[in-house]
Amino acid sequence: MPTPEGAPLELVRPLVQQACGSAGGLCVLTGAGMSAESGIPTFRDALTGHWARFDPMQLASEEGFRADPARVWNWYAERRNGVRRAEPNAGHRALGDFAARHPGVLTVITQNVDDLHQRAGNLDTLRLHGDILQDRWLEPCPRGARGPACEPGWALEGEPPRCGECGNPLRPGVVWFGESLPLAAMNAAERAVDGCRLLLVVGTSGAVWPAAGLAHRARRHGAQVVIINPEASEIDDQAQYLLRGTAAQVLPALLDTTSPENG
Ligand code: BJW
Repeated sequence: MPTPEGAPLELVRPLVQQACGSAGGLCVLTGAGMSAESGIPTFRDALTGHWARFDPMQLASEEGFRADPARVWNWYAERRNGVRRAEPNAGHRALGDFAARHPGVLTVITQNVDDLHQRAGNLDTLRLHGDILQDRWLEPCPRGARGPACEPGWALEGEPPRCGECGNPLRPGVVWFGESLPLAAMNAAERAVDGCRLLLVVGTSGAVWPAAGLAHRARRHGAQVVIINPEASEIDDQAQYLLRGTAAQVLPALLDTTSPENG
């Protein structure tokens, strides 16, 4: 059972030290709360989250896109601008610095569609829900069956932009509800949690599957699971320790094993 009111950091630091001793010893699964302190809204925050104002199925499903492509395109365009303006926070930087100090130890798995982990130095981050800064065709390009497919970069301007040849609209390169996750990233994430000693779950409500199942999977395979979140999540019962703080507060304090106070 997890400690109910939040464990002290000192109980978790030795687990990080142990995980440092083996290749692939540490996995970190992140969600929207990881980027909240960079100014990117979460989905399920009651006041500021996207889903407090919008119906997820109208904006984050193929059905919603087909019903009103301009509305969905423009919503994503606004979010893309927010991502481009954002900077990695102290939590992202702590993970980037840790990976540089301990090569081969850390795997970062994210549900986030921003690029803040990559910009903080975790270039191999496994992206389960895609990349908001990429475009792809809504339908498979019909030319692709016979020869080179049309490039998304050739699309004619519009909301959404469309292929000049066949009218195929562009859509954001993210994973919507009901869509499969990228197989290679999901397989790599499962292998990583199966083999790690410690999984840190940072800033996710644990409401969305199959990503949430990675915490259960790590636990089943014998890893320690630690959740870092200022609020309760739907997967708290999977954690040995709950650290009640924000990503930018807790990760630097937990992972900066070089500072004198941490030994
Ligand atoms: C802080 C903080 C700070 C705040 N520091 N923390 C099994 C059971 C039930 C349902 C399903 C199931 N398997 C599949 C499903 C269906 C569905 C699903 O999970 N539905 C649930 C809602 C019930 N899953 C899918 O459809 C997935 N596909 C799939 O399973 O394919 C196979 C299949 C096909 C056909 C039929 C059935 C199955 C795809 C899921 C795609 C999710 N897409 C989105 C949008 C991405 C694009 C975009 O960005 O627009 O991904 S939804 C949204 O939720 C986004 C996120 O990545 C995802 C998770 O949210 P996250 O990151 O946890 O954010 P929040 O807001 O929920 O939580 C933030 C947390 O941070 C909170 O806890 C705060 O307290 C905390 N926080 N500030 C640390 N500073």
